[in-house]
This record gives sequence, C-alpha cells and structure tokens, in this order.
Amino acid sequence: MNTAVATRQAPPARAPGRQDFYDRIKPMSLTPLWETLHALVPREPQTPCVPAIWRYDEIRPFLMESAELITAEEAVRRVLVLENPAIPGRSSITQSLYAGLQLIMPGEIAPSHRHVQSALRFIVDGKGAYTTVGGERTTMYPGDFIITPSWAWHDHGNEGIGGSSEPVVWLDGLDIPMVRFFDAGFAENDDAKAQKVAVSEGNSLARFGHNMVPVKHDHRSPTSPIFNYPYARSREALATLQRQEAPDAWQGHKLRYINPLTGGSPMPTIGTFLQLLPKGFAGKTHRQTDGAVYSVVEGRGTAEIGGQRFAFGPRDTFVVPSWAPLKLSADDEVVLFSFSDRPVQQAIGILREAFLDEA
Ligand code: 1HN
Repeated sequence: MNTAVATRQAPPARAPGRQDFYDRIKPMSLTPLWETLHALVPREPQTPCVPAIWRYDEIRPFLMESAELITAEEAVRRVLVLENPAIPGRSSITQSLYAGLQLIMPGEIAPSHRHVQSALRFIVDGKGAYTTVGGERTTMYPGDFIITPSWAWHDHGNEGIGGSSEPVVWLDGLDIPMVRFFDAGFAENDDAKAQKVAVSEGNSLARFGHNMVPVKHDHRSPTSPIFNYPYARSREALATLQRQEAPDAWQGHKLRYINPLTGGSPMPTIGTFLQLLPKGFAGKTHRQTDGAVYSVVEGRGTAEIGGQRFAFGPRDTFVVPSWAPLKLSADDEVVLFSFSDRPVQQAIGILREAFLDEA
C-alpha cells in the first residue's frame, strides 16, 4: 500500500482547540469535512453488509407457519423479508436492494396495487400461482423470472393447474432502498381486488420473446415488454452452451437477461442473470461493485464469499456484498439465478469488476 496515501486517508490528530470549534459550529448545522473525508471517500468500497445465506429447508416451516397467522389478503403481501444481518431494520439485503420470500396459498389473492418501486419475482417452490401485470396474466413455474414494472398494477393469485394447487413461494427482488434514497416513492391501491384480465396469456412473450418484435408497437417504457422469462427456455440455452463450450473460469456459463428492444437490462434498476456451473466446477475468485442476491435453482455447491464458505443447495438464497471476493464451486451441475443493481452502476459509470488470476 502507498503509505503517503494511507497517511492522508487517516483523520487528522485531535489537536487542542479543534473540538471546542466543532462544538461551537454544531448549532449552525456545520461539521468539519476533514474529520470524515477518509470515510466519505474510501480507497475502496467499505460496505456495512455481510455475506449471508438463507437455507430454504430451514425457512420453509416458518413460511408455512405464517400462513396460519395471516392471509395473503390481510397481509397484502405475505412475505418474510431477507434482511442483511449487518443492517437490521432497513428491509435491505444490500444497500440498494430489497429481497423477500413470498408465499401464496391455494385460493388466495394478493390484492391489486401499484407503486413506483420495480419488482422481480423468481419462482422458488410450487407451480400454478399467477400474477397479473397491467391486465395480462402469467402462470408461474419454478425458475421463471417475472417482472412488475414501476407503477404497473399487479395482483397475484393461486388457482392451481389442472385442478390441483399447491403453496407457491417466490423470491421478490425490489429496488426499494434505491427509491427510498431518492425519496421518490408513490403507491396506490386498486378499486378492485383483482384486475380484469384484458390480454391473453402469452401475448407479450409472443410479440417480444422470439427474437422478433411487432413492426408496429408503442412500447416506450424503460422496462422490458416481456414480463415472464420462462425457465424452460433460459435453461435450454445454458444446456446447449454446456454441451458445446468450456465454461468461463470465474463464472461458468453465465448469461444476462435482456430487454429485447434495447439489449440492456430488462429492468432499469436491476440486472438479472442465470448461470450454469458444470459438475465439479471450481471457479476462480472475482469481485464486482454490484452486490448480488443469488437464488439456487439446481444442484449443490459452495460459495466462498469474502473468505467465508457457504454450502448451498436448491432453493437457498445467498447474498454477496459489493466488492466481496467470490469463488463458486459445484458438486453437481449447478444453476444459479442472481440479481444486482448493475444497470444503475453502469448508467452512472461506476461499475468495477476484477477477475483475479490465482486458482
Ligand atoms: C410488493 O408490492 C410485492 O407486489 C412484494 O408482490 C413485496 C415489498 C415491499 C413493498 C411492496 C408484490 C413488496 C411489495
């Protein structure tokens, strides 16, 4: 480390007279920058967030117990929030992102509302629930990545498939801390409990999800016109890559989801990814300034995050804080979904990542 810089980074010594000065300017809401400069502008990210894992087998009984305490309708959204253990009380899994596990039981309705915050749903357990977004309904299957754009009406229900229905659990990811940071949040409830379905199921995917788009369309939102990216199709892409080429030494076969109209992120505030680690994969260490939330879809493996080892299995959720070194390994063939604030960091030109060379 450059010692001159390190010295400059340390706060100045407490010289006599200075504290008295600080005390006298405090009533005028003034503070000396030279006491905090080093912390305001750190040499590298100093996140308060810590790595953590939520093991589904441990959490599922509590989710089911919550269904005996409150209905989805009374709760509005029956969710157990995944809070970063180092910043409790803020409903944040990283400084910029919210995550939670939402449960909807057969026959329940989570009533229609809308808010400025954008949401993603990643289906973790069960099938046959639906969400209606802006009048279009989509049925949920495990591994589907579903979007609720900013200010879009949305309600959820669980009517099952083919006469049978089961509890459905998904991982919610929202940009709540970002919107709170900007103090730009609005929300309202719908008059109706559930929206009228105005568009046939699969319409958005047919129009925008096959490497073609309608010659005439008026989609001007910054959010993708596709709102369900089905797992079956994303999984097939990874299976083909796995058969045809060697994995990246750091990330395996990793693809990012796109807005087909722009090639950019499907959501303006949240980037989403799906990656396959071949059986026996032992990844190299990498780090990135976008802290990320991972949901394990398939397989068992280990995430070494900032030197801590976390064994993971299907349906577990773990968080990798900003700039924490990450090393992924796979006992079986592993598939991981993840999301982060990457598109925001890219938009303002501050994203950094490092792929370290050691084994
Ligand atoms: C919300 O609207 C949903 O629509 C989920 O499913 C989680 C967390 C905070 C605020 C609104 C949903 C939420 C939320």
